[in-house]
Amino acid sequence: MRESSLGFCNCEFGHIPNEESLFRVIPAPLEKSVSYGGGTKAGPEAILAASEELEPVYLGTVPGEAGIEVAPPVNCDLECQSVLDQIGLEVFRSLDTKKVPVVLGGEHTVTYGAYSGIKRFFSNDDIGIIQIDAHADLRDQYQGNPLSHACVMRRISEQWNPRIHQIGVRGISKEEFDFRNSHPHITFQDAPELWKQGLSKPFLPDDFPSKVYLTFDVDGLDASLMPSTGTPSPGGLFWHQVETILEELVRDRELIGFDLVELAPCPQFNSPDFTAAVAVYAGMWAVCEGRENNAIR
Ligand SMILES: [Mn+2]
Repeated sequence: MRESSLGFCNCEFGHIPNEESLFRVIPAPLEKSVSYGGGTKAGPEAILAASEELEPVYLGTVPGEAGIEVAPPVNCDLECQSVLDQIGLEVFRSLDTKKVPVVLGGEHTVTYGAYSGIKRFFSNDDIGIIQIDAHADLRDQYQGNPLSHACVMRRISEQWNPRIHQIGVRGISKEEFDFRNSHPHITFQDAPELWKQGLSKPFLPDDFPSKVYLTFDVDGLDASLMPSTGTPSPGGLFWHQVETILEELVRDRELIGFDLVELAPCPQFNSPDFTAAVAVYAGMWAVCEGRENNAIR
């Protein structure tokens, strides 16, 4: 695999030494279980390329001033579980060196690896998961594969039983619908309710953990905003809804890491790649804001 030499918004923040950087971006170009449109293995590189067009100020602050290191891409040519183990190790190492991991997929399966690294580091803490997604990803198997992107939250749920809050779901199987309804640790605000009622206030249950990991499947966005993904779906989130979710999230909770997955770039069509880069930068804003609001070092 070719090693990416790209940074994240390098033209603005490339002068900050890696050892001083708060963020560690981990490219994870995994593409093994794609069921419809392919191309997500090109996602991380497209996001890094698009990041060079970002403006540094976001909501009145400059999150990139905290420093953004980009790790070499995870070797995704190995067997799937080995790739997930590598991602978990990279996430653990990031946290262990006081950095905030930012995983770029690749298919949604990468979140299983990423969360394993989160739980290895925060072994005594409850870490809630916010999942922005068009799909619940709670299938036991999909096309015979338990490590399919469509099963990732089921695997995480079975292994660690964390609190999960899903936002923007609008494609769900009967199996997933029943599973979700019989597992009260999984809460949700699906896309139709989000559209009709606006974001719930408060948007998370009161007893949701104070430390949160975000997994952002770009197909949670409306297909008009995000056509460059395996399963673009109508009726999804628009940008300022995402921004509001992040603002509400860090008002009294801390974002300890996040991933952004399932971008499948279309050649000659830059806007979704740039949207994904903005989403990553917005996530970094949320990390900084959460640390400040909650005075966590
Ligand atoms: Mn997903």
